[in-house]
Amino acid sequence: MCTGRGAILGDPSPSTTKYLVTGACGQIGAELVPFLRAKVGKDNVIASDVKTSRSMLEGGPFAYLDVQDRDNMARLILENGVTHVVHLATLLSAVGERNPALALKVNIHGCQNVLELAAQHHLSVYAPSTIAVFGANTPRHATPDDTIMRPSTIYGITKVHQELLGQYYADRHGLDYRSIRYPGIISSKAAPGGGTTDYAVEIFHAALARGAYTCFLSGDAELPMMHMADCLDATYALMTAPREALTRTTYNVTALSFTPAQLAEAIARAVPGFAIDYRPDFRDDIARTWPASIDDSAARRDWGWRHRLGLDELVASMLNALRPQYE
Ligand code: AKB
Repeated sequence: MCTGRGAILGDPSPSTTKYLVTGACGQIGAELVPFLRAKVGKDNVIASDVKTSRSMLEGGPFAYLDVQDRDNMARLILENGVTHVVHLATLLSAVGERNPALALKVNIHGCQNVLELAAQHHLSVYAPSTIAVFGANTPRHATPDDTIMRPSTIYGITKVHQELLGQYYADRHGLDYRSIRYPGIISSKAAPGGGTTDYAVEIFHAALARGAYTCFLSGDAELPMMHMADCLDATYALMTAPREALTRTTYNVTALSFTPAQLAEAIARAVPGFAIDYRPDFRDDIARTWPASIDDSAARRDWGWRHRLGLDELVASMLNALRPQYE
């Protein structure tokens, strides 16, 4: 691993660290921003997006930022003394297939702008990747970190580009670039933003609202998943890991794998009478090209990644958090 000249992700001392979070109002940002603010102080985390929410505006500094606009991003970085960019702005798999031209613009230009400005101004970058970087000819079970990556979605293609470019800037410019390949993330607070794994959140709302759910994946579409609490822990652990402990820029991370049928069974144990049926659409074709399970042993070894929530804990946590909305 190369040594960087920039701010050190592994040493986020509140007095010197200032984060700019792009895409802050998406599923991950809506929870990562308050989580980071609790760790490093609210004024040290500037949330940015092309939309906002009352809680985002009330929680600390917020700026309008379209990641395609490099000048505005540069201005925000320089005027605020930003040291770390957390680049979350992205179009996910399903929404990317519906609008590939926009996905290319936002995902490719956004990532190029972040990396180029980070190299120029000696910033550190955390930018998540995804299991969507894998494709139909990738080994499907215990998929390793380094393997065949020939994704069939525009989202997956843009994330392979991001992974390779992040590595290039790390090698070429000494950039401290870190990334986790997120599996499906399950959370009760913010809605997911148009992905193939969104069913695993929708199902909880439907179970509580109607006692029934029509799933857009087939019953046996097994995918790697993780509760948001584990996602936040993993993200912060990688962001703050000592740089010398890291043996790569991008890590597989997972907690568990399940199929829609297995998730429905677990929900039915807590919501008696809950019923699921299946109407697979194009997202089922996407899921078929993704791993059923991934090997995250490098993350566990290098920076001590451990997940906390298995299937039953995840189901209990989601139902407990959402129940008041439906009573
Ligand atoms: C999606 O389904 O597109 C995302 C992802 C796995 O990156 N949740």
